[in-house]
Amino acid sequence: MKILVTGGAGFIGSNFVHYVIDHTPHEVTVLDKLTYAGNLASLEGLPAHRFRFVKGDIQDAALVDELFGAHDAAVHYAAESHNDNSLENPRPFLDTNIIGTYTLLEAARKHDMRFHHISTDEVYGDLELDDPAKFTETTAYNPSSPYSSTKASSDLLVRAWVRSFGVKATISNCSNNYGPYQHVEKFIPRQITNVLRGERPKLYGTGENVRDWIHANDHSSAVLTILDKGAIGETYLIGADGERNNRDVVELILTQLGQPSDAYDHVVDRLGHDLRYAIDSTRLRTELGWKPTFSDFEAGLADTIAWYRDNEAWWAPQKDLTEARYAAQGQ
Ligand code: NAD
Ligand code: TDX
Repeated sequence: MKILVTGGAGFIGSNFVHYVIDHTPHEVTVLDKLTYAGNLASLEGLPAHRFRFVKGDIQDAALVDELFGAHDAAVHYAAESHNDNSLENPRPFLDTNIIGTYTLLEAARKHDMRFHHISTDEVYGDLELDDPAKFTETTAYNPSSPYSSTKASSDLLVRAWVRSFGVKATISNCSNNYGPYQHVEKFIPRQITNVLRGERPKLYGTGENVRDWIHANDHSSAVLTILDKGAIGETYLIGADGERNNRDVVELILTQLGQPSDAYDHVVDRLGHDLRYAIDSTRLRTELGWKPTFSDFEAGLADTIAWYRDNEAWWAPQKDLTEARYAAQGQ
């Protein structure tokens, strides 16, 4: 199969490309605009006969049309992905996440192409800290941030194009990913690289907010499973039962790096900060037979810390600019 991967130079997309090349015979083309979040260094070492990179915008209808005509399936990761940025400047989120997805759906419709849309659990809003409930495929949409509302919009576009035009699409909504190649603006890499540089981790608010962590490789295996066996028009939630509050994660990072576990600062909280995310992935596990392989978060985190320690050349160029942006916001 020839798979087109949008956003393949970003964090999860690049992990998916490596996963596909390592675990399948498929060929992969990446379409990526190389925004501040895209990094060609994340795609180094891939075999030239099975991998191609195209620089471009998913809103470029002519380019998208040409690429869709030459592939068997598209997996759509490209997005503006960071909540904090969406609070500062929402416009690029509307352009890429909504108009970009619309542009791809029109091409999928024209070429009758298999399309998998990557989305997030944030479309469901948040859960109370003491609520035993988790998100399921039938939870009502209730997004909180400009980012998550544009992702919710894109999901609804996909559903409409399935129903109205018969587009052969599936959707997955995944919980928080961690692993190599994640931009230093995001929580786990920011704190790891702070400690590696002798700076203190920065916890928003009380640090009691809970995220449900999954290794990017497990996200990739789930997406391949859905591409292979998923029912057209359906949504699957992806998660690995990895709930942790932010304070625990910071303390783990400090401990694993040999620092006192309280050597962090509390900083100003995120506007509208979602309290808790938690995924019930029963459907994916029972209907499609998927299960995660990284069941031990502490071991996965140790691998991730080792990757950032060994790959400073990958993240150092982005670190100062990212921290300057946070400092301007008091974070
Ligand atoms: P990222 O910000 O690391 O990467 C996004 C990539 O998309 C970058 O390479 C960027 O250059 C590219 N891109 C942005 N705008 C583009 C455009 N207009 N045209 C072409 N390429 C463009 O994001 P990520 O964390 O890897 O997230 C990937 C996808 O997974 C997103 O759709 C996100 O909503 C979803 N998701 C992320 C998480 C998470 O924990 N990070 C969890 C669930 C779902
Ligand atoms: O410095 C920080 N300190 C801090 O306490 C940063 C950057 C974050 N946080 C908190 C905010 C969140 O509660 O850590 C948690 C995780 O923050 P992010 O890494 O920004 O992730 P989140 O907002 O949860 O969204 C992520 O998961 C869902 C991805 O960025 C989204 O793309 C995905 O949809």
